[in-house]
Amino acid sequence: MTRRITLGAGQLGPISKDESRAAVVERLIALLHQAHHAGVDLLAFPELALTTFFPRWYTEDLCGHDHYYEKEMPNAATQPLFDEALRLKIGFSLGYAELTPDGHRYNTTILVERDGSIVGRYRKVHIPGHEEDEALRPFQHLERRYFEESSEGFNVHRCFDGIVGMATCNDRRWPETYREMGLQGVEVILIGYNTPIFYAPDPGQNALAGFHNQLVMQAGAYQNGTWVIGVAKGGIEEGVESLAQSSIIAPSGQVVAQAVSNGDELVSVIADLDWCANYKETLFNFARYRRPEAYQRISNQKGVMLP
Ligand code: CDV
Repeated sequence: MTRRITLGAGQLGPISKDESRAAVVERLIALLHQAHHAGVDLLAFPELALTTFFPRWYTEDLCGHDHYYEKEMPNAATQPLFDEALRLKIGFSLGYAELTPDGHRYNTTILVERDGSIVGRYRKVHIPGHEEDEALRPFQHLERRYFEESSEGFNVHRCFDGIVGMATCNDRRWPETYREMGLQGVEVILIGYNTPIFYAPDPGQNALAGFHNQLVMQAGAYQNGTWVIGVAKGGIEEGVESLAQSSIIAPSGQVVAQAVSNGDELVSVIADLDWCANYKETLFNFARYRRPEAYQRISNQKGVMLP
């Protein structure tokens, strides 16, 4: 018997600075309803899905943006989303800014099963951008000011009849992200992102934003024999245009479903988790063909440090 589940990407359009959590949660619930009609079992929402992308603004006092963080999850504002997902028996992942009781700030995603239980939490590892205001930029990308990098790494979770992992935005550009989870047998990776199309350090890359988005996720899926859901908060938010192009990618590396707009949109596909084995047991049979000792030996000879 094949393990078929229906995967969904709940793409969001822009969230304005003054949009309330309640209004955003209503939008997420509208996507849940569409997902229900499409028979979705697991719906991925974007990175920082409850608020505008606040790291684009500098505040001298670190606490200046504290109202954008969640101190518990679920909380009063998000409870209706949890309740509706449970009622519809849809599992989901949700990205948000987390402020822990002891004052740590993380760019976090949680994974919720169809019975409403939280089965996984991921805190972003690769934090892009900068720490201080850079006046020459048309807008800031201060993730490194507002988030700590996590040392919890990339873990996988046995749920949804398979093995599921999470990553966040910039993580998707690093092969280690997929490989860390690939080595744990991952079958579905959920990746939320906010990717401004204007890249201040090298605007020459702007025209390639969509290409690079696909390149990294398709390679990560294929080289690890896993499904990948990439889900955007896209469109023009507070004057900044971000990439949409939410996609569901098969273990073959093929994009099998993709958003056609840069607003709120559901993308879904019926996924056979057993398709992962076609790759994990052939070309990418790690136990048989992967050679970490050889990479280490050659690196040692050349004096290159490997992690
Ligand atoms: N939110 C992100 O991590 N965005 C980065 C941008 C800054 C390049 C990304 O990799 O898409």
